[in-house]
Parts: sequence; structure tokens; C-alpha cells
Amino acid sequence: MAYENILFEVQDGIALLTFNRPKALNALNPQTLEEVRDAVERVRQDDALRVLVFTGAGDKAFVAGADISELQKMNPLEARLFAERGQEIVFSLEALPKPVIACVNGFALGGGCELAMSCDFIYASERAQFGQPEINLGIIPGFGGTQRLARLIGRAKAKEICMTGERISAQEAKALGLVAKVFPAETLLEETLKAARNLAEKSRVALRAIKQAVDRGMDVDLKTGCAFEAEAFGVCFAGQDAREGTTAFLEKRKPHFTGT
Ligand code: CO8
Repeated sequence: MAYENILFEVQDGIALLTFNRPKALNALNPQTLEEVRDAVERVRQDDALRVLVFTGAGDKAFVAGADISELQKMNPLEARLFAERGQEIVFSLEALPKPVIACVNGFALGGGCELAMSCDFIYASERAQFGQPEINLGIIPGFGGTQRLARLIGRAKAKEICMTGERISAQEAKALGLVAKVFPAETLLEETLKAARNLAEKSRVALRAIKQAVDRGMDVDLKTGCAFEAEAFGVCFAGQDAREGTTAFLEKRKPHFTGT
């Protein structure tokens, strides 16, 4: 499909998806969600694409949330369908067997914060701000925010953020464990792409195993989670990459992983 609201670029096995409605601070309308769904499916199907990176166009916003002018017109059924569509997308990012990085260059609010939280990790600019301001619109997060924020930073702080609607800075988000690294605005994209290229050289099998073990483990008790890990550890040894990685170490050379 042709994209109007996102840019989709590919380089060195990295897919870079840029939300591109800077005049509306990259707010998510139904058309944008459809385009994101299509692009994620492209990344899923294309073996040559190893890592997906999300960012926002312009210097102000990653994504300032769902498009409020669309929300304002919705009846309960439409709102529910919109929330379900958004949730399908964020679940599809977690199910994608490849790393997904949120490169948060500005406001990540409402649905924008929720989308970033469903990525594997977040790199943020010093100017980034996070929040779930839906309460100020008389609504609540609808793309999984109440659930993922509580799992990521704990229920009390998650409730405070959702109940007050207050924004937090990139540094505070890092202190809370929401953000992995903070960079100056000028170098954020370059640093994120550098990290993505680094991941693209690692074993696909092992990256997928880490993603699945961590994500599946979040919803179960420790013992069950460790059983997932043991299973995933075993799966790594079914392919060539484990032999290549261990042999390369012993031969004091750089490994060359083929993902087989
Ligand atoms: N939707 C639509 N337009 C937006 C949005 C948005 N979320 N955010 C900003 N814009 C537009 C503004 O209307 C403005 O347009 P215009 O120039 O035509 O007037 C333009 O972007 C620039 O915005 P501001 O002038 O407001 O810029 P400021 O720098 O003064 O403020 C803020 C930036 C603080 C980000 C401010 O724009 C703001 O508060 N935006 C709204 C943030 C928000 O409330 N987000 C949550 C939305 S709800 C949501 O995400 C729910 C997700 C789940 C939905 C479930 C389905 C039902």
C-alpha cells in the first residue's frame, strides 16, 4: 500500500518507520494505524529486514497520542474498535520475532507512549516527554497503557501518571526504567541506528529467543518463566549460530551469524 502518514525506509537490514504528520504532532488517526499495520507486516515477512525502528518526523513529537479530532467524533462502538485496532498493532510488535526500538524524539503521549512501551526498548532524546494525558480528555489509555505502564514501572507510579496526566521527562523515564538510554537530540537517531545495526549482526535465533523468553515470562511466575528460558536456550542449540558463536570465541575471531 502507498503511505501518506508514515515514511518507511530501509537501509542495512534496518526498517525505519517515521510517523509523518508533524502538523498534528504525528497523532495517530485510523489511516495511520492502517499504514503502520501494513508496514509491520512487511517487516515480519521480509527476512532481509532484521530490526524495526520507530521515530517521529519534526523536532517536537514522536507521537502526541491518538488524533483527538477523530476521538471527538466517536461513538462507544467506534471507540472500542479503534482501541482494539491499536491494541492489535501493539501486540503485533511484541509478536514480531525481531527487535523493535522506539527512537523517541519528542512528545510520546497517550497512544504514542503506549506504542513506545510495546517496543523492545526505548532510546529517547533529552527533549522527549512521556505521559498518559487521556484523563484530561475524560477518557483513559486505550492501547494497553494501563497494563504495560504498571508492568514496566510498578502500579503506584503507573496510577499516578495515568490519574494526574502529568508528563515526565526523558531523564525521569530513564530513572523509572521506562527508557533504556537518553541521548542529545542531535545524535539520537544516529545512535539508535548504530544500535540497530549492531543488533542486525547478532544471531536472529538468539534475539528471537530473548524476546520471547522475556515477554512470555512477564505474565507468569518465576519458575514457569525459567522453564520458558530453558526451552528457548535449547532452541538456540538447534541451529548453526550457537556453534558459530562458541567456535568463533575459541578461535579468537568475530562470529558470522547466518540465522540458521
Ligand atoms: N490529536 C490531534 N491533534 C493534535 C494532537 C492529538 N493528540 N496533539 C497535538 N495536536 C495538534 C494541535 O491541535 C495543534 O494543531 P493546530 O496547529 O492545527 O492547532 C498542533 O498539533 C500543535 O499542537 P500544540 O499547538 O498544542 O503544541 P504545543 O507545543 O503547545 O503542545 C502538546 C504540545 C503538549 C503535546 C499538546 O499538543 C497536547 O497536549 N496534545 C494532546 C496530547 C494528548 O492528550 N494525547 C492523548 C490523546 S488520547 C490517546 O492517545 C488515547 C489512545 C488510546 C485511544 C483508544 C481509542 C479510543
